[in-house]
Amino acid sequence: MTAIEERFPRPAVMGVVNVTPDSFSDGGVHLDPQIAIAAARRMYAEGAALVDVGGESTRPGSDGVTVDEELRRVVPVLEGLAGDVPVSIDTAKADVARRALELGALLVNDVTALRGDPDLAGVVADSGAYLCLMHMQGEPRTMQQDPRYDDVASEVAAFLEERLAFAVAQGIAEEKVCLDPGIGFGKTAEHNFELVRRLDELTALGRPVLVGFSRKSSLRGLVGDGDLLAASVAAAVSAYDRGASILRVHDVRAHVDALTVAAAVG
Ligand code: HH2
Repeated sequence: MTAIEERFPRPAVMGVVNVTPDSFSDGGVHLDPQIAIAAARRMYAEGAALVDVGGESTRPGSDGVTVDEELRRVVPVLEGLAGDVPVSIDTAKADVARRALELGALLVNDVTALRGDPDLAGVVADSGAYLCLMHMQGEPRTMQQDPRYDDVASEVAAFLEERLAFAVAQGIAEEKVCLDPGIGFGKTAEHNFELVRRLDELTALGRPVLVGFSRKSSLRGLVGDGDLLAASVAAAVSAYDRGASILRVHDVRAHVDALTVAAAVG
């Protein structure tokens, strides 16, 4: 069995293709399957280790979509990429994950960390797919209203440790799992920065850590109408320096180049 850290050695870049009308940074851009397929191919050519395809926005305030609608959005894209581009499926739904895995997806990226759909753990276990478990406080519709922690890093670490144990108890191999602090999911800007500052407390759990800071509003809050790409790259390099393995990003080339230099220095 190939562990996730062997299949996606650090630093690995995960490109983002949201096949949604309402995602916070690229909503609507990739709704046409042919455009989404072309974007994913370009990201792979630019050095992404894999491309994360999602059909449901999880941006603050968003409502969910039905299984049928999510399948309608992602299946044509997965069909168009099958065999050519390594893909992860950004979903919390077992039916969507099952179809995506049939179409060749390698990793299930579940922002609910197996709390959303009771059947998802079994689908991942049976397929032997890789899995990302992400921390979220609350749910997308309300999570940014008043996020609170006594100690954000230790609470996120405890949550991820518990979800990892749950996944393993469901028959998912630990070597297949990576963990994600869930930047922007029920967190203030300071919570997000503290999680990156104290990323060693998450890598101490013994699994690769994925960080998705790209284009998020905490960066916008710092740079105003400045350069969100530069801000995103700085956040990714900071996370990588503190031990992150996989960086989830919208702008692949700039991140690949920056991380290549950071890795050479490191
Ligand atoms: N962030 C988003 C979506 N999925 N998955 C993981 N593992 N980590 C993240 O940080 C993460 C994620 C939100 O970003 P985006 O995909 O750009 O927007 P939306 O959820 O609106 O589609």
